Amino acid sequence: MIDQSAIAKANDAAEAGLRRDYDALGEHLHRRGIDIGAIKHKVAGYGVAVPSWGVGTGGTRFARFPGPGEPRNIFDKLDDCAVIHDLTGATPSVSLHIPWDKADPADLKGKAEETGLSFDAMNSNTFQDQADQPLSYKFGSLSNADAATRQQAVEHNIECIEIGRAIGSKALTVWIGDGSNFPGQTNFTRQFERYLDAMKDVYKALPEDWRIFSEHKMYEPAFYSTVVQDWGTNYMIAKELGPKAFCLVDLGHHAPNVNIEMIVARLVQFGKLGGFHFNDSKYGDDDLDTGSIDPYRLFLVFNELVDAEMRAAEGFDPAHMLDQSHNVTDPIESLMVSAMEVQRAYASALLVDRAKLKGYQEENDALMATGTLKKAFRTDVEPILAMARLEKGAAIDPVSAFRASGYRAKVAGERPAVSGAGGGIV
Ligand code: LRH
Ligand code: MN
Ligand code: MN
Repeated sequence: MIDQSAIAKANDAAEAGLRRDYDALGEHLHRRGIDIGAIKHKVAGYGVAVPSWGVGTGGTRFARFPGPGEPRNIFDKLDDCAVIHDLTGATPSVSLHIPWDKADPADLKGKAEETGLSFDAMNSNTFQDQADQPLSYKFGSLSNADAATRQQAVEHNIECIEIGRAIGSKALTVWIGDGSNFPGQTNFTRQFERYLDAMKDVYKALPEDWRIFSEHKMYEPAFYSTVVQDWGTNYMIAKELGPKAFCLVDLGHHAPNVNIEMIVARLVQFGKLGGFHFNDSKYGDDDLDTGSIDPYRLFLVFNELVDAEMRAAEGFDPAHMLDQSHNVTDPIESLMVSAMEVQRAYASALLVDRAKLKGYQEENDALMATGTLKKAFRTDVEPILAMARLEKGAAIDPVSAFRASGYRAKVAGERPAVSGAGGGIV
């Protein structure tokens, strides 16, 4: 999608400086007993999936301000995803959302082959009504009081599995908006029972080598109670369903200041961490760019993941996906920067001196223990990430290379302009 010679030209200009920075960092890390080549190797092997819905401009419930060259359909979206991977070398897969991305599976597969991408978890959507849908989800989907509506939601999830199966996906993520807006509107227990029964029917349709991820979220669109509201309920769901069921942690789906890294540790410890939706937030499910608000929290999540990786925790294999909404930036640029932020958190967490940390923890030396984490977090790992990109033929500086490529202007010429006028609810 991006002219390789343009990437090579931009890289030529930056390579000598990068090599000096990389060597200096390598020498510094060597003094700390760390082999920079080993870290680079791990970073180069790391990938995070792009959400298909992230490459179009998002919006709020008030308005949407589309940019030039908005993707018209899933095939345009896959082109944009390919650009992100060409330039960062960090996003080899895409997570689809059905029915938003519904298309002939053979065509989806063909496009993936053409662009060199693969498909991560499928996402079902029973939080909206579709034009051709007989029964409404206004009062819930998998937990609806009406059996026929629950059945319709189950069948939709099974259809997502079927599409996913045809295109090489291996997981289904289920997030529902079900809940209530008023005390007394629903019976918490009966509603959750209905949800579990419906999810058991979806679970039964999972192929042998598939996993199902349930995604919790504290509130929104239901504002009084939500059926799958937190990691505790989520853990119960995964336990009830069986060994192919896991919990998905979207970083934006918790109350402010909740200790997400500890939730991650708990789910790892009990073998139920299924995956992530990475993003950042200040107040609620803001879907801001990963690492843009609190990069230390992202690092602390990765500190738990690396800890689990190092001790080869049983059944530990979380899916890594972004889930963001871009309102004021070019979505391709935001997704590239976000993928690199996730990679950065991983690289930084790999620098933690775990033997020393363990010693400080056992001696109850809180100051030195926390300083051990800070030391890793404060080390600028950018040369490692950039060198991994250079060696893959990706861009040392993906955003500049993207801007220089003229891709956005090119697709703006091919894709009709979209108006945001009249959108929203105000
Ligand atoms: C819900 C959510 C979930 C959806 C996506 C569009 O807030 O995080 O993952 O599928 O947003
Ligand atoms: Mn999500
Ligand atoms: Mn969300």
